[in-house]
Amino acid sequence: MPEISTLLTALAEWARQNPSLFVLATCSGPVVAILLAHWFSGESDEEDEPPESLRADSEPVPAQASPEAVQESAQYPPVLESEPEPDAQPGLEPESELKAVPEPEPEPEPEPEPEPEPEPEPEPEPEPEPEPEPVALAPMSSRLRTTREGLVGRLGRMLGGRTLDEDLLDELEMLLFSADFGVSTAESLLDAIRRRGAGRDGDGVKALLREEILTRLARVELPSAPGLAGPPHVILVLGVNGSGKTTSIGKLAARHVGEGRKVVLGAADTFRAAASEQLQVWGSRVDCDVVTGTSGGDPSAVAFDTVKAAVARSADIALIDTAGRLQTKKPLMEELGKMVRVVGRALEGAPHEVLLVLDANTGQNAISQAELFTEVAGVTGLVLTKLDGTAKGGVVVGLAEKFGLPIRYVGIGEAIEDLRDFHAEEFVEALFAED
Ligand SMILES: Nc1nc2c(ncn2[C@@H]2O[C@H](COP(=O)(O)OP(=O)(O)OP(=O)(O)O)[C@@H](O)[C@H]2O)c(=O)[nH]1
Ligand SMILES: [Mg+2]
Repeated sequence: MPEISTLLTALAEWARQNPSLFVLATCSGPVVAILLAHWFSGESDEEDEPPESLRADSEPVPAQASPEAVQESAQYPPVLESEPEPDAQPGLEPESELKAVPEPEPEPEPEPEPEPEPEPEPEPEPEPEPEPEPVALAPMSSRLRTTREGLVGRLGRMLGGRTLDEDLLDELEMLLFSADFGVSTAESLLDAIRRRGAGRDGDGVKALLREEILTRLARVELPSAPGLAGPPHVILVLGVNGSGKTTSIGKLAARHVGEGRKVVLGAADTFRAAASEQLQVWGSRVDCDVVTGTSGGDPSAVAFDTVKAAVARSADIALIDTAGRLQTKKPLMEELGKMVRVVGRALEGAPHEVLLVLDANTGQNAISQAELFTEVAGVTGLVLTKLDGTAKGGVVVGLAEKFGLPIRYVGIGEAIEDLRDFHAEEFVEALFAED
């Protein structure tokens, strides 16, 4: 049982904390009883549940307030622990709260899924390079149209409905002259027609002429392509200015390279700077080496170097270009003789071929060229160029009749494939073709 002093102390303490209740209690009868009840209940509460300050997580404080503290505390009115909360009106959120409650953050737009990188298109398989189509060679007949018109076209109009007589033979003679068969060749052909053609009609005379021309040309056709000497097989190419030497060399090189041979070109035309460049263009076009010298230098020296280079590079073919020269210019012609000898010193047996390039348009002058070039440089074969644009194709027969020099090639156009082996039958066929 607590002592009375203790009770009074507790009462004083209670009165300090609850002054209004104390006033009320003192005015009412059962105040003491209430106080006692309260005291007892407070004591038991304290025993049941320790004050917050005594909880394990709080600062240890004296289990009981010190007298000083009580005293101090008694000086001040009891402090309301907190302002009473205003009655919350149902359904109405306090303004501050309204303010405070942040607007619900808009749901962040979901980041658009990054477009998947388009798969790189697989590189299309490179189309296999088509095999180069073999160049369709233009038919010889189409290229000899001008020559054919100059000879056979006129012949057909002349012979129509006639039989062979002296008048016709005279007219035929004129025709052969104008087509540049040359005097002696024209005479020999007329003799043959007079002998064999008595009583023949126009078509018969025409067939006879065809036969006689073929006989003469067949003599200058090589029975088969000659084998290659060397290696290297050395070919020296000569001719007057502009006859088609460099172009024919380029075309010939292209043929050999196309057949798998290694070719070296020699620019022994040191007379014109452009000549060397022209050959170099051909060299890169047909993919072969070109040996050049200095402009104005010794052409024989370039020819020598070309052969040596061809030997060193194990080339199959060496093609040597020379400056164009008039067959009547003696010193220039003699230079060719020297060149042939120098080439022979570079490689025994070389040059294996000396080709004279003749422009078919030069007509009978080609006979003189063949004669003089052969004299100085021992021409072994002819290249007849520009047969595609001349009415003077008869010179082919004249050359064959006079010199018997093999016709190695005919040039029938400016394209790379327009240098053909000469075949008498094919040539005559083209010459006499019906349009
Ligand atoms: N239509 C035609 N033109 C040709 C033929 N051959 C060569 N030519 C042309 O003739 C011209 C002269 O040819 P080039 O090869 O330069 O003659 P070149 O004999 O080397 O001339 P130079 O070196 O000056 O003596 C060029 O325009 C050639 O394209 C052919 O067969 N037919
Ligand atoms: Mg040239």
